[in-house]
Amino acid sequence: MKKILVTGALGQIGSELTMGLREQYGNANVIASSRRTKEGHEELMESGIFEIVDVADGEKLSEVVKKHRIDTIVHLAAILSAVGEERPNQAWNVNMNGLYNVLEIAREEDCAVFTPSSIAVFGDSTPPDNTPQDTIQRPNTMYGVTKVAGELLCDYYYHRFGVDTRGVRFPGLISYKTLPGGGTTDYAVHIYYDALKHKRYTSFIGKGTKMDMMYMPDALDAIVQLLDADPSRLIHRNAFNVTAMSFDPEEIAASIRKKIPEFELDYDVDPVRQAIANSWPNSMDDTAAREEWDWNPKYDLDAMTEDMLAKLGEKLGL
Ligand code: NAD
Ligand code: AKB
Repeated sequence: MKKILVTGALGQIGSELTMGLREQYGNANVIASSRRTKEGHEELMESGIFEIVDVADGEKLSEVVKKHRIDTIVHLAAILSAVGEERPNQAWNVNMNGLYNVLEIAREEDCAVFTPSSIAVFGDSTPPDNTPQDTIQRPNTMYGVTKVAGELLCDYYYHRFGVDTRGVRFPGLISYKTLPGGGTTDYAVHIYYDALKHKRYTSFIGKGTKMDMMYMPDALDAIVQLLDADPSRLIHRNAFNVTAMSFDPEEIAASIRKKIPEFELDYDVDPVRQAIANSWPNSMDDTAAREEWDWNPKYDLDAMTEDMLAKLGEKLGL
């Protein structure tokens, strides 16, 4: 039985993953942590142990790992792309020093580490269509720089110290339980909220801008599957391209109109997030994940829209 520490547990992924892991491994075996408590997450904070851990504080992290005899760290605490451009020094500190602290304690205490990378590792010089697993990674955001460096650091700890590090390059994740934390792909979540509340949405990402996306249940499956994957099959480790769909704002709007025919979309493009989106792939090739650990997402755009509108509508009482 694993004994897991989740960092950044109250974020978009962590808030759902922690509860899923508690179901699978038992409440006592999944320790949630974040740098502070957050209203609306009482169930998560009370259904098992919750620790306040700022990942930039290596001593506190080490104390918590030792206290709970952790053997697996799922490291989710990070600053995402849009916030990272507003506060690049914070993004560097949290994303790099946080990861370094996690890897150091994992080396000392013999823990496995899963940490997500992102489509943000790619940049303008990367082939944008069917982006290969192994290709040019020259991002032009601080977030992307930290994600590329993070992939390299995780591989370094695997090869140099034998730390079992694994990761995926997540695309934009769409979910209804917890709002996204300040990224470029967030428009694809906000659009569903506004479709239900106002029957219209003003997109900060421009017409024709395609990006890879995935519905949260598939993202959670990816994490659990890769954590459990047979290491002898893994040629890659940090990190695997994974995707479930690729669309632009018009295509997600068309999918929403199948359920809400009067839905209207217009644009007020944010140049900062648009430039980031332009530098990311239109669609990635995730063959390596499919071959090495049987990655196989369940939700396409319409299946996601149907579920998202139903579940979000229920949550919002609409
Ligand atoms: P999020 O922003 O929703 O959650 C991150 C959490 O980390 C937040 O609750 C935040 O309070 C916490 N945090 C920030 N600084 C911290 C610190 N110093 N110490 C402890 N906690 C801190 O992010 P998310 O979407 O859940 O992302 C989790 C991971 O997945 C990140 O590494 C992110 O880069 C990656 N990822 C996410 C997406 C996505 O679309 N959500 C896509 C690609 C990759
Ligand atoms: C972001 O937009 O910053 C994230 C990501 C794709 O890494 N959703």
